[in-house]
Order: sequence, then C-alpha cells, then structure tokens
Amino acid sequence: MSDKLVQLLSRQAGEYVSGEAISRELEVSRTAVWKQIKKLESKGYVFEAAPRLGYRLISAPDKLDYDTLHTQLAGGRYGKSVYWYETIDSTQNRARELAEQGAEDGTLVISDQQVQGRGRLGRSFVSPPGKGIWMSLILRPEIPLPYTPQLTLLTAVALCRALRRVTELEIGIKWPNDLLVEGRKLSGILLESTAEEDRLRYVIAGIGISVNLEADDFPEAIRERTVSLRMAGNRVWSRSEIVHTFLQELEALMGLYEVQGFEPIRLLWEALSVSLGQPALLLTPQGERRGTPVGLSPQGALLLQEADGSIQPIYSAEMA
Ligand code: BT5
Repeated sequence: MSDKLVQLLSRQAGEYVSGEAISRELEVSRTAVWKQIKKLESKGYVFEAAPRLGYRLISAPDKLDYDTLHTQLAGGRYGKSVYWYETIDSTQNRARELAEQGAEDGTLVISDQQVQGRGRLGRSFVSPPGKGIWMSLILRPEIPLPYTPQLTLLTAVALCRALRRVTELEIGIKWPNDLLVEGRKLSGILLESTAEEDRLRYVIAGIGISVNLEADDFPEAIRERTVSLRMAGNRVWSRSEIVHTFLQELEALMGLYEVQGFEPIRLLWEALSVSLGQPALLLTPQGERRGTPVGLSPQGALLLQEADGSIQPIYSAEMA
C-alpha cells in the first residue's frame, strides 16, 4: 500500500491530494492513510500536510540500490561487479571474503547500512541506513608492497576531487585518511591489505561518506567533530551520483599512477591537503612528535618539520 500511496502523490507532483481522495482510491480508512504517511516519513519521505487540503509529497529519499548502481557503473574499471546489501556487518568483511574467493580487481561491495562499520584501531564508523555511502572496493594493483600506503593517499585525492566536483563544497584532506569540511570530518578511508611473501595480494579500500546524515544521526560523543554533505550544503545529495563520480576519478588517477608513478598524485594531494603548514601533534608507534607538516616525500611519507628545523618522514601515525 505504501508504494501505491507514493505513486498517487508522485502523479500529482507538488499538489495536495486530500486524505479523503486517497482513502477512496486506495480503499482504506483515513487513519490507515495517516499511518502509512508516518511510516513513509520514517523511511525518509517528506510530506506536507495541510488541514482540509490533504497531503503533498515534497521529496522522496535518495535511492542507492543495485539496479541504479549496476546501470550507472557498467563499462567502468571499478564497479564492474557490484555486490549490494541492504544491511551488513561491515563491507570490509564481505569484500575480504570475496577477494579470498578470487573476486576480480574493481569489485565493489556496498551496503545501505552497516551494523559494525569500523575505522582504524578498532574504532567504530557510524553507518545508518538510507543516508550514507558505505563501500569497499577490491583492488589488485601490481605495485611493490612498501608502496601500499600511497594507495590511501590516491584514494583520498580521488574522493576529495569527486566530492568537490559534485557538491562544490570546500572539502580538504587531513593526513592521512580523513576528508574534512568546515574543519569537521565528513568521510574516512580504511585500507586493509593482504600480502604473501613480500607480494601484495589485494587491497580492500573501505570508504565511508556521510552524505545525507543529520546531526542527530551522529552519536553525541562525536557530534562536534563530524558533519555530512547535507549539513554543509543544506540539501540532500544523490548517493549514486557520488559513487559514480568517485569511481571515475579513481579510474583516472589510477591510470595516471600506473603510467607516471606517485609524483602527480603527491602534487594533487598536497594541493588538497588542509594539514600542511599547521602545527600538529602526531602520535606515532614510537611516541609523540610535534612539528609542522610541510609536504609528502616522493614515497608518500608525511614530512614533519620539527622545532630544530630538521625534516623527518612520518610513515604512520595519528594526527591529534
Ligand atoms: C576511518 O577510521 O575514518 C575509516 C572509516 C572507514 C569506513 C568505511 S565504511 C565502508 C567500510 N566498511 C567498514 O566497516 N569500514 C569502511 P578512523 O580514522 O579510525 O576514524 C574513526 C572516527 O571517525 C570515529 O572515531 C569518529 O570520530 C569518526 N566517525 C565515525 N563515524 C563517522 C561518520 N559516519 N562520518 C564521519 N566521521 C565519523
């Protein structure tokens, strides 16, 4: 019945349809109509209800389903095979299973909701239904194992360029794997790789983007440091358009990387970074380091200028 109700109100796009007319057409009581409206609202539909006039459909939720993705992504290097889920523990786990079963380079695993979305170091990643992009991409690049961290930087550049292209918001990269807007976190990247005898077997690039979340969707403990594209841009964005644009950017940058190496990616990363030139505290496995990040090394390490003026490469750390 909710499908019929949406169809009926979509047919009269933007116009009010009285509760009486709806109940007549769908052959149900007016209370049943009201209940369906509430149910649809909980799924992201927005209606306007006016006394005497009835109901008007203002907007439908953004759809991110298999058919839309499959059609949109056909023909690209990434997303040729799509595994779509309505809900899942974590797309990283599913992608790993598929990679172990031999899934090809470019296989995309995406879910409307994750119940155990994860970040780095056992942190959790909030992934509510209907509002975000929670996806993992299987990559099988032929690169030496020590270059693997370059892929995190490359993915961040592709994602940043894609989100800027779609939304025109001032989005920047915080080293090593966060995208920020207005100084708050919008998106995170988690690269998990599997190697065998010094050879990279595959990489699972996990990407979480808070597209249409509202402030209430973030737990209070992280509300002040997180944001969504919807909150920053004041409108709902199409998730499938973002996925599509990101995969196109990734394909272009990976092509560049394969031919010209890391140098062009390094320059693009530096231009989009919000971490350079800002004094920072880094928590490295060897302890705390203070300094000012001044760029990336040719291999992709963060170059930190310390108080004595020396420049040290940092390969892995948390930026406080
Ligand atoms: C990351 O970790 O930022 C990597 C996140 C990767 C998530 C994707 S979603 C698809 C795939 N499947 C998964 O299970 N994971 C990947 P980290 O740097 O550790 O940052 C985690 C921190 O980000 C949390 O402690 C929060 O402060 C913040 N955070 C959590 N949920 C968020 C959200 N939805 N949007 C923005 N920030 C969030």
